Amino acid sequence: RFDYPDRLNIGVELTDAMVARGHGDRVALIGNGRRRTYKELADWTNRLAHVLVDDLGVKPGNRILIRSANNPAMVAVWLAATKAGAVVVNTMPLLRAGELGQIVDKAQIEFALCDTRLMDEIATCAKTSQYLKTVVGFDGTLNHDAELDRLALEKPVQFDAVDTGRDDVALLGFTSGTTGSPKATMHFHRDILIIADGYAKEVLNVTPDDIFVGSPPLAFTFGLGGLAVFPLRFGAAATLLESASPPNMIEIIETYRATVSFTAPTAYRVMLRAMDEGADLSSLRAAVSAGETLPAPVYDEWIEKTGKPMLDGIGATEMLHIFISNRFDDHRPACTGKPVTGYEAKIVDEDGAEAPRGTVGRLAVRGPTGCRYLADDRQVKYVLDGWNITGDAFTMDEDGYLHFAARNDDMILSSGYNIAGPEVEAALLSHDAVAECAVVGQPDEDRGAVVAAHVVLSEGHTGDEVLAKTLQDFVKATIAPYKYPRIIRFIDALPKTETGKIQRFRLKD
Ligand code: 3SK
Repeated sequence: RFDYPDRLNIGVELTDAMVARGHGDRVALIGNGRRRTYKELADWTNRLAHVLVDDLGVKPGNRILIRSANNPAMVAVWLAATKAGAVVVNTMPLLRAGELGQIVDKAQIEFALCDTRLMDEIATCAKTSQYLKTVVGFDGTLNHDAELDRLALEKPVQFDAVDTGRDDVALLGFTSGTTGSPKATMHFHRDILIIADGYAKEVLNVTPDDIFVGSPPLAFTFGLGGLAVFPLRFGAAATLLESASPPNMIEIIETYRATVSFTAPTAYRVMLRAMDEGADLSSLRAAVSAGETLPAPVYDEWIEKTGKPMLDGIGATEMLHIFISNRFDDHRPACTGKPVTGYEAKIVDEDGAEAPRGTVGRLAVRGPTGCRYLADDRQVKYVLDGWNITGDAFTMDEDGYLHFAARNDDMILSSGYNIAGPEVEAALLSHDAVAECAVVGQPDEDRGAVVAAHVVLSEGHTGDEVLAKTLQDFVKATIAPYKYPRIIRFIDALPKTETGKIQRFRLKD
C-alpha cells in the first residue's frame, strides 16, 4: 500500500523534491512575520545542513535535539538535520534541564540546536551530560542573528543529502511523560510519508491550496504531522505560531483564510464562543480534534454553526500520528470513527483476548508506523504480536466504529460500578456554567472511590454550594444517576501537559 523507494530522505522529500515537482514558488511556511517559499526552504535547509556536516561534524545516525517553539526556523532546522542523516528529537520550550537531561541520556544525544531565547536550560543540561557536547543557537525570530544562521549564510544552496534508507530511523518521539519515565519511539523516514499519504491524503484530502493552522507543538508528533509534514508533502502552506492561544489562532484563520486546523476540543469551544461574537472562521474546511476526546456538544454545535463536521481522531506518539478517525462523509457524535487505511484496531480484555463487540476493553492498534520503543523493557508489555496495547479503554460497536470510554486510569470503580470519568465530564460540559472540567476517582472508605469533578466555570458564574448542587442534579438527569460527582471542586485552571492534555493524575494527589 505504501510503496516507497529503498533510498529515501524525508528532508529532501519535503523540500528539494517539492521544488522539482513544480512547487518552488508556492508559500511553504508563514511565521514570525515572514513567508518562505518551497525554493527558499530548500535552499535554507541545504545551507544549514552544510553547517551541521562541515562545521559541526555531524555524522549519519548522530542524535540531534532541537529545542524551540513553533516557528519556521524550527522546521528548517529539523529538515536540515534530517538531510544530514541525523536522528532528530524535537523538544518543547517548557522543558527544564532535568527533563532535557532524561531525554539526552535516554537517546544518547550528542548535539543540540536551540533557539537562542531558550539556551539556559539546555546549557545547564550540557554541563553535566556525558553525551551532549555541542550546543549551537539558531535565531527563531528569523533575523539570522545566531551562530547557526551566520555560518549558514556562507554556505552554498546545494547539499548532497545523506543517502538514508526508507527504514532508517529519522525521528525519536518522546511520550509526554505525564507519569513514569519518558519512553522514546523510533520512526523511520518512510513512516513520515505514510502519515501524510494515509491520514492526510485519504481523510483530509489535502491539496496545495490548503493553509494549515494549529496549536500542538512541533515537538509533539501531532503537531509535527499537522503543521509541517502534511502541508509540505502536498505543496500547501503552514502558519506557525509561537504562542497558539485560541485568540491567536482565530486571528491567523481570519487573516490567512486558513483551511485546516489541528487542535484540541478546549480551543474549539473558545472558537465557537468567538463565532457568537462575530469571528469569521468560514474558511476552515477541516477542523481536526485530537489529544482529548471530543465532547458531543462541541461536535454538534460545530456542525450547527459551520455546516461541516469536526473530525475527531485518536493518535499516539507510538504510532506517529492519527490512526482512527471520523471521515467527512462518515462521522458520528461521541465516536472516534474507524481505523485509517493501513491500520487495524481491536478491543482486548485483561488477558489480551479480543473482547465482544460493545464491551469496554483496551484499545489495541497495529499499523505500518509503530510501535518500536527505543531500548525499553516496556516493549514486551505494550506491544504484543505487533499490536500496541494503548492506555485507552474503548468499545467497538456492531458496525466497527470505535467509541472512547476512558483512559485506562480514568475508570472509576465506585460501589461496584465502573464509571468512565470522561462520560461524567461530557455531561458536565453540556451545562452552560462549565467551561472545562476533569473527573477523577477519589479514594473512599465506603465506596472504594467516589467521583470527584474539578470544574472551571464559564464567565459570569460563581462556584458555590448552590451551583454544585445544580450541577450534580444536572448530571443525574443527563446520565445514569449513580455516575454523578459526589464531590465538586471549583478551580481556576486545570493542570495540563505542554501538549494540552489534562493531567488528571495531579488532581488525584
Ligand atoms: O492524540 C494524541 O495523543 C496524538 C499523539 C500523537 C500524534 C497524534 C495524536 C492525535
